[in-house]
Amino acid sequence: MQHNHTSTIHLTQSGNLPLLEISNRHARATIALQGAQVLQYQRTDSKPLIWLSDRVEYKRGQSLRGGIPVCWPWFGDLAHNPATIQHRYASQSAPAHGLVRSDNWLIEAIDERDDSTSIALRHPGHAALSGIELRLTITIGDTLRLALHTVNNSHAPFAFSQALHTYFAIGDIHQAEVRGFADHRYIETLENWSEKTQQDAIGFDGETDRIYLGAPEQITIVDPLWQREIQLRSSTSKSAVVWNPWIEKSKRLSQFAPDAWQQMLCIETANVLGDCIELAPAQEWTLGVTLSETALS
Ligand code: TA6
Repeated sequence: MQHNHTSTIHLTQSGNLPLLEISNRHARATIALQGAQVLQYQRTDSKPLIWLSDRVEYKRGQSLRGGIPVCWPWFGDLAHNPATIQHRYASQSAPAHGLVRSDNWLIEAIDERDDSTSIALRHPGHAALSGIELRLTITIGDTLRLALHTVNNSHAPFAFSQALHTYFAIGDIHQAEVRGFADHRYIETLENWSEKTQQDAIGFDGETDRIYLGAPEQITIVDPLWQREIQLRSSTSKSAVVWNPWIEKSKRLSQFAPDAWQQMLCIETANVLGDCIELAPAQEWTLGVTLSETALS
């Protein structure tokens, strides 16, 4: 579709979903316009950073398993979101993770630079969100940057929760650990949403589904088998969700092979629960994250 000395951008289709395929000298990526969902990102010198199910179904109206689903204007089950958010949507269907991941977003801008390619996508709007603008800018270079931008152009306060629900590709969950959360409080959703404190690095030996409050600005996934560390950096995400379905939940997940849990891990960059955002009229908020990787020294 477009070409210069460093990048190509093609509009393709899989199933009945339009996809953007981006390639430049640093990396290649695939973005589904449905849900503005990054599906793949891989640096030219490395393994895939983002995990995508090998059973993914490219169907209109349903989220694809893997990549970076955009959860907005609520996270998970609406009933677990703050009352200010629940009340606004009480009279309509409330799919898991909000209203925008099965809509086709619009390409608003493409910016090709020497060291990166940026794609700005805009949500087309929704009857329940009059006056609210939502954009996602995805920047593909030797890092992957996402910026989810909400503008309140309405005449009333607008409260929302949000998450960039990133599925990471890892060599073996049994060996992996996540650093950065020592001494942080978290909600253990698998034990009646009880509150606990993280002692050291997070290791994995069973289903894990935790909401960390007061997320650090840098989170590191250590992946010994693939000899790499993955870094997540964000100054605007004050919550983080750590999720691996393990054996039993994997059997109940759509588009998910029974053993896929061994090579994926979700670390979600979020503003949820008490960290939800409330914008006064004319206010705006950007949830940004930069994903990068380094070889294990
Ligand atoms: O973020 C963790 C979580 O809420 C899990 O409980 C699981 O439901 C996951 O999201 C996937 O949700 P989805 O609706 O994409 O299948």
